Amino acid sequence: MLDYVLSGLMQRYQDRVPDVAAIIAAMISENLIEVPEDIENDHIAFRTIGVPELGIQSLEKIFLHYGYTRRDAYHFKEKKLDAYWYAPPSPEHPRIFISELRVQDLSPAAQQIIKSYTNEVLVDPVSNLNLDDGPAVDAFLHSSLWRTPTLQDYQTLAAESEYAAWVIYNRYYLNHFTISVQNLPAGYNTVADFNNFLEKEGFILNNAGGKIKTSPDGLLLQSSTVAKMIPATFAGNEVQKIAGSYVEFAERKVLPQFADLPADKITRAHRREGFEAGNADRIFESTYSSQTNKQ
Ligand code: OOG
Ligand code: NI
Repeated sequence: MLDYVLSGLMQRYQDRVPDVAAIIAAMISENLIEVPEDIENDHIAFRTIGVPELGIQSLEKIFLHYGYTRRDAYHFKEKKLDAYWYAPPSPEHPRIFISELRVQDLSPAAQQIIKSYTNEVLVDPVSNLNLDDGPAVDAFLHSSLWRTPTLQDYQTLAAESEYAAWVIYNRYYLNHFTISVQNLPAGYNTVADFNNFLEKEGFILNNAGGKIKTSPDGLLLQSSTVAKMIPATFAGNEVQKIAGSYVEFAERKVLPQFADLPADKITRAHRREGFEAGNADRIFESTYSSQTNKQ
């Protein structure tokens, strides 16, 4: 069931985000991988709106049902977001990062716009879903939870919270998947080296706070592409390009207590786990106009 749902998410994501197929093709022609399935997916991420019937508490039920465990919480005061990460039931599955907009922290005008959409959801939609029915869960994750937004509402929200605007239009479409670099061939197995490869291939990287986001312990390094602008159809058939999704890259270094293990003995359990608020804070900006304007 989990594999069915994950592959449905990846399929729609790949269809909407041209960088995904382009990066995979570049990795194959550089002989870093033979087939797309060779890519180790460090994590996937979703965005949600924090209102009573939706938000993290609703979406997480799907993945808790499939054996994920909720782990650390993160708070982003300035961006008005909260998040958790979820550990997978087995190491071949990606971690999950789910964030949520703190609607109550927005201006009354923005709250009113958001609630005019989310008030259409009267009961937690996940509580009505048969989570053992893969096609039903796949359809739910890619269906509209509320009416198509107007361009004006989108723009008003974006002026206050680019995250709010993104999620009111894009809903539960995958926000990114994350290519693990530490097990790639030498010369490509650090975020620094992989970034050089990506830039040589013409991909544009998020440079908010620098292209490499590093945790204070120095063991989790991340980078990401800038989301491409994709045409979105708003209410009344108004079409406007907005930020879609992006691709992330992660390098998890071996924990100091395992530094002496031979390379062929090192598994996921020996590497830095979890996420880092300081890194995440700047990765969110991969869909913000300050970054998307660079292309
Ligand atoms: C998520 C940003 C944070 C990470 O790995 O820390 C993140 C988002 O843009 O919704 O992905
Ligand atoms: Ni991420």
